[in-house]
This record gives sequence, C-alpha cells and structure tokens, in this order.
Amino acid sequence: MLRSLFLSLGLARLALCATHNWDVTWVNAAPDGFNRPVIGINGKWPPPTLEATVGEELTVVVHNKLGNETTSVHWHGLRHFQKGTMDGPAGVTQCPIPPGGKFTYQFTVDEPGTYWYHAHNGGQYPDGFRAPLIVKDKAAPWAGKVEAEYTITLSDWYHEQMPTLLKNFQSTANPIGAEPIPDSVLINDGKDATYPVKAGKTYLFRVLNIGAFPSFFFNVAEHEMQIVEMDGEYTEPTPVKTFYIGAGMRYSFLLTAKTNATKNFDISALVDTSMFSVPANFKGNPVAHASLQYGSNTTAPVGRTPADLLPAILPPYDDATIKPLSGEKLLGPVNQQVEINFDLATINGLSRARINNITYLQQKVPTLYTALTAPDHLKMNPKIYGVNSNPIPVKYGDVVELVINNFTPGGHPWHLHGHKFQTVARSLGGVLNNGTRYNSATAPLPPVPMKRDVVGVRGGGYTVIRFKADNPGVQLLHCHIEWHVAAGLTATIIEAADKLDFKIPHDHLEVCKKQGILTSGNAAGNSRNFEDLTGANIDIPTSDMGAIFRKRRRVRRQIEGDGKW
Ligand SMILES: *[C@@H]1O[C@H](CO)[C@@H](O)[C@H](O)[C@H]1NC(C)=O
Ligand SMILES: *[C@@H]1O[C@H](CO)[C@@H](O)[C@H](O)[C@H]1NC(C)=O
Ligand SMILES: *[C@@H]1O[C@H](CO)[C@@H](O)[C@H](O)[C@H]1NC(C)=O
Ligand SMILES: *[C@@H]1O[C@H](CO)[C@@H](O)[C@H](O)[C@H]1NC(C)=O
Ligand SMILES: *[C@@H]1O[C@H](CO)[C@@H](O)[C@H](O)[C@H]1NC(C)=O
Ligand SMILES: [Cu+2]
Repeated sequence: MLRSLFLSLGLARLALCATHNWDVTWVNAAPDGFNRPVIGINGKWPPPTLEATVGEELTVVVHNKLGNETTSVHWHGLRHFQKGTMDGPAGVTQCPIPPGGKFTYQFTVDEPGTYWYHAHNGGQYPDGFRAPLIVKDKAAPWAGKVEAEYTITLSDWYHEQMPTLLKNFQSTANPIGAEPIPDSVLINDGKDATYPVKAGKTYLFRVLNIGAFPSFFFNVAEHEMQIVEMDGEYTEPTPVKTFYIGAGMRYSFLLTAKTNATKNFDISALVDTSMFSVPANFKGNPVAHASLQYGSNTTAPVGRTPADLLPAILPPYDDATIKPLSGEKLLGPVNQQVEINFDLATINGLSRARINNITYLQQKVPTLYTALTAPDHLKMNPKIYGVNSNPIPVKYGDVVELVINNFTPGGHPWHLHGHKFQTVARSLGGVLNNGTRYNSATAPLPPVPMKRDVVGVRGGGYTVIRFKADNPGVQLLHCHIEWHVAAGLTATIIEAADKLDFKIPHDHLEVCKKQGILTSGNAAGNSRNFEDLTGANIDIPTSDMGAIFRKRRRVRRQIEGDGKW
C-alpha cells in the first residue's frame, strides 16, 4: 500500500535519477605546486567524482562558461546501449558546446563499475576536465565484505596548457612527432594522499589512469592486491604484486590490512618514462606517492624510488591472464575481420598517425548525424562518412574481429567506445612478432578471454579484439594517448547504422545551429547527393609554431625514417 503510494507520487522514480548542473569554468589550481588555470566544475577543481547506482538515470546539464573554448563530455566506458546520442565526442556524436552554450546529457547507467568522464573535444581534458564516475552495485562480488571503498586517480600533469602543447606538437618544427613531456605525475590531483585502514579489515581500491599520455606501474609496499574489476568488468579475483595501467584504464582491487602492522606503507605509481621521446627530459619525480595509514599513526612512510620498485615490477604481469567473473566465452564464429594497420608518416611536414594509410580528420557534419540523415540504402556505405574519418561499417549482430597491427615501436592503449571487448590475442612485440602476423586459423585462442574497454598494443606487435555489434551507433576506436588522437590515430566504427532507432534531442541540434555546423548530409555536408564528397575534409591542418620548438629539437630513436612513438 505504502509502496504503491510512493510509486504514484513518483518518489520511487525520484530515488533513481539524479540531475547535476555543471557550470564549466576556468579556475586556478596548483596540484604539484605550480599555479595555473585549469578547467573546473561549479568553481571547483578537481571536478567532482560522479556516483550513481546501476540502473539509475543520470542527467548532467553542462553550461559552458569557459568563455574562450568549446567543450563536450564523454562518459568513458559507458556503452549508452542502443542510445548513442550521449556519448560525447565532438564532431562525431555531437557538435562542440560553444561558450555560452547549454547541453543536456541524459542516460541510464546499465552496467556497474569504475568509469570516468572527460572532455572529448580538441585534446582538452588534460587541462583538468576529467574525473571518476563510479557506478555502484549492491550485488557487487565484494558487497558486505569491505570496510570502505577508495578511489585513486593517476595522471601526468603539464604546466603549459593543451592548445599550446598541441600546436607545438603538431608543428613542422616537430616533424618526428616528439610528444610533450609532462612536468609531473599526480595521485588524486595532488600530493600525499592518505588511505586509513584498520588492522585485519578489507578495502576496495579503484585506480584510474585519467592522464593524457603515460602508463604507470602501481604497487603497495608489502601488500598483495587482489584484482576484482578491470574497466567496469568484474574479474575472477587475481592476486598481483603490481599492475601496469595505461591511459584510460581502470583496475579495482581488494587489499586486506595487516593485523600486526607497526608502521605505514608506501603506495607508489611509477610513471613509465620509457614512453617519453627522451626519458631524461622528464624532470619531475617519476614516482607519485600516497600512504596506507594504519590506526592513529599519521607519519608518512618513506617513499620508494624507481630502483626500490624494480623488483616488484619485473617480470611485467600480463593483464590478458585476468578472466571476467562472468566466464563469458570466446565470441565466434567471426563474421567480419578488419585489419587496423597503424603507423606514422610525415604529411605536410607534420608527424601524423595513419590507420591503413589514412590519418583521421573530423568531418563537416558529426558522423552520427550523417548516419541518421542518410538514405537507408547508403547508411552502411563507408564513402558517405568521408575517407578521412576512417569509417568501418559493421553489421548488426555480427561478431567483429579487429586485428590491430602496430607499425610503431612504442606501445599504445586502444579504446573502443560503446563496448567492452574481448582480447583474444596479443603478441609480445618486435616488428609484428618478427614477421609473424596474427592468423585466426592457427592462433591459440583463450576459451574465456579477458574483457575491458582499453587494451595495450605492444610496440611493433598486434592485439586482436572481438565484440558483438549489438549497439547501433557511431563508435570511435582510438589510441587513448591524447597526443596521438591529435595526430589522427582514430577510426570510426559505423555500427549497424541501418538499425539506428533514436532521435537527436532538440538542444543538441541547437548548439550546432548556434555555430553554423550542419546537422544533416554526408561528411561534406551534402544532403542532396550523399555520394558526392566534394568538400569533405581531406587536408591536414598545417599549424606551425615555428622557432620556439625548433630550438628544442630532439634526437630520437628512428624507425624506417619515421619517429619513435
Ligand atoms: C582561456 O582563458 C583562460 C583563463 O583566462 C586562459 O588561461 C586560457 O589560456 C584561454 N584559452 C585560450 C585557448 O585562449
Ligand atoms: C606480522 O605477522 C606476520 C604473519 O604472522 C609475520 O610474518 C610478521 O613478521 C609480523 N610482523 C610484525 C611487525 O610483527
Ligand atoms: C608510524 O609510521 C611511520 C611510517 O611508517 C613509522 O616509521 C613509525 O615507526 C610509526 N610509529 C609508530 C609509533 O608506530
Ligand atoms: C599504403 O601506401 C603504400 C604506398 O604509399 C602502399 O605500398 C601500401 O600498399 C598502402 N597500404 C594500404 C593498406 O593501402
Ligand atoms: C626478433 O628477432 C630478433 C633478431 O633475430 C631478436 O633479437 C628478437 O629477440 C626477436 N624478437 C621477438 C619478439 O621475437
Ligand atoms: Cu598512441
């Protein structure tokens, strides 16, 4: 009786939805001691950690009050199942939100776990617009077993702002594409975070790499971590000494506090400086520290050095050995296999990334809007999306296998929007395992593959992933290193565009109109003849900051005449 009364008053529903109003503005912050403008929310930085419960509807109304930059928000890891209008990448599923503009994101979070949100517009998020998004679950495998839950963010940090860093990076003065090197690395956007624990109790830690570029080795002194979640996917409990976490990835682990500790313990995130073009040019402390604090003793433990950490790091453990708790079996048979061959090339004097010889360029109409407005018989024709969006159509219900071949010597964390995917094969690296290509006919495939939404592809190696195309929409596939996104390391999965069953909300179209951006037509904005791509974006922008960067030209390991990466 009481229940039906609540229902009729709409209270039951109220409990399951939350509205957040965000004023996005510049604020000042000094997370590593250096004061600089950063992008905050409602006057605060770091931006708030969003918390939701699985099944809840979230509404976030974004008011862009930056004054001088456009923005957009991506909900990293949320799949927006069969509702792809809220995913966030500007130029892909929406127009950028102009200064003064308002934009409503509204979606139901249907999967529990550790996610994050970040700006997805012109390389903006490393200026501070990123934070965790935690989807709680009363039925989580650790429910009732943990004393408390903690969230730990890791990131690189820069004193210069992204627009300047990006201009210098994509400049003819930097033809080998040396990435900007961070000034420091942070835990929880600051220094000396402490995590109080009580003897004998178990805690859940959620660790997120919300950075722009490097990976980290994460270790807690003299404590074992039991991994229970990766990228929102519950895993079989897996004990590890250290894990390696690339940009965009998340790991949750259980840690049981000692019963007889007489001191506090160092928590370390060691940045992988080998990813930097010249490791010695990183001038910060390569280890970000926090402390595991026992009882009332508030004295910080002695922070460990990279040399101290080395024994715990080697040999590097392989995340592919961690299985999803669901036991989900290898998807198959494969209906469509796509090769993603990526490399570097100097185009118009700029260091660009290419996928199958094409560098990604945003098109004149957001790709989702092209899909929604194209005639039915052309929706799955890649041509209409523009050759430089690297469009890959996949059919509804198909098991798709992506073979990602890395023709650069560096490792890259690849992210797919709209799905958690299975990783079915990964080579050790070296120029495609010394000439051995992935062969689906002979490769030994795991019966239960690991599942996540960002996966490492080793330098000169391959990683093979599978997913079921059950989420019609436009899903980006890209390296999560923000510099590489700027250099064009992105493809666009045109997922069952012939089965799209949603409409664009009015305020989404409004922000386009305000800026004169077309909301219908092919990649070139032609809505009369979708097969005429005249005017589509095919030219690499030539930005050249010139002299400043030229002075700091770096000598780097070269491969086949290209840069390192
Ligand atoms: C926008 O304004 C902020 C705050 O004054 C400033 O720090 C930032 O550099 C500006 N951005 C651009 C692209 O001019
Ligand atoms: C705490 O107990 C463990 C396990 O019994 C033992 O190995 C360790 O030496 C003890 N440590 C201290 C500081 O007493
Ligand atoms: C408190 O913790 C510090 C750091 O681990 C340790 O050096 C010190 O011995 C501890 N003090 C006490 C009274 O347990
Ligand atoms: C890429 O271009 C090169 C020549 O520039 C050509 O040899 C190669 O076959 C092309 N590869 C693909 C996948 O189109
Ligand atoms: C590839 O071959 C080279 C030369 O034979 C060898 O030094 C290297 O270890 C090999 N790499 C892999 C990943 O097998
Ligand atoms: Cu990359």
